[in-house]
Amino acid sequence: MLPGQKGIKEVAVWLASACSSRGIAVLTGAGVSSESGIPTFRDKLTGLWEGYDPAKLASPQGFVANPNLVWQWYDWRRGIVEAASPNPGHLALARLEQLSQHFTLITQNVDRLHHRAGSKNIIELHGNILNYSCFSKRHPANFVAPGLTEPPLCHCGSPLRPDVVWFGESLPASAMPLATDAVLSSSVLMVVGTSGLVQPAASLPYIALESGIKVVEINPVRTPISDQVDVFIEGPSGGVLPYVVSLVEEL
Ligand code: BV8
Repeated sequence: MLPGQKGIKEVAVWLASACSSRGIAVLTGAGVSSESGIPTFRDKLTGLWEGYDPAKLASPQGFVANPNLVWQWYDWRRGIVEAASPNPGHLALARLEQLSQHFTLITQNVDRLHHRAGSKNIIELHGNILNYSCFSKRHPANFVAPGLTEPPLCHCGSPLRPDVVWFGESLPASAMPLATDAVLSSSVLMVVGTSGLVQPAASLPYIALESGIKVVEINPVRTPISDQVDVFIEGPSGGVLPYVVSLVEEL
């Protein structure tokens, strides 16, 4: 990403104007947390998990078929998440929210790093890996010790599972309606660090484009929407976002 890269200054003008008018919506994916040391879904699973398909592990079928393996996979991820810190990209989004009268952060991530960075108005489309509930009745569970090799049981006898949305499970009922409203009431949607392959989250940029809302994508790699967005900024969010927000603050 070069400071003079085409469109960045234009993006800053759009964002500065949006801060004092209709506001900004942001959709983030795993790429935003990769500079915090959290592997993305498209990073080949390394080490212990090589050869496993995340979409299979992150599913009710996967859990029923092999609860201990799925439990250990989430416990391993939970350890990485708890050891991680928000990176400059998370912090820049929290700063941009402070500058904007209306701001909604819609995240596909389950690592709570946006919360820890200070973002306030967050919609977690896919839940939160640090919370647990039981498989059968979703009874919430309190503290769960790290390092267990199999899921502990709920008081109702059902095994615990992480409070995330698995493939094949519906999102929380309010998530997409709130996210869609947030996008449609904004004048700029930023799409940051997502391959745009998982539905229904991946529909949000198209909803924005069809409604004439400016869409800005930040990613080191082009994605299925890159040719359709108003500006594609090629680069890591940890470098691009602080630079863009610094330009907004200068305007
Ligand atoms: C649903 C929580 C209705 C869990 C996640 C068959 C049966 C059932 C459903 C389906 C089906 N076929 C299709 C579906 C729909 C399915 C789906 O979309 N499947 C895909 C694979 C085709 N969706 C669902 O199942 C959803 N529910 O539809 O309910 C329903 C109900 C029943 C039956 C039918 C329909 C639920 C989807 C939610 C799944 N849960 N997470 C967990 O975390 O374990 S999804 C999970 O994967 C993440 O949350 C995230 O959303 C997704 C990964 O996407 P990304 O975030 O984009 O990450 P990715 O690794 O792909 O890309 C990273 C990007 O970052 C890359 O572009 C890279 O270039 C970039 N990057 C890298 N470094 C940086 C960077 N960018 C910036 N800076 C950097 N430094």
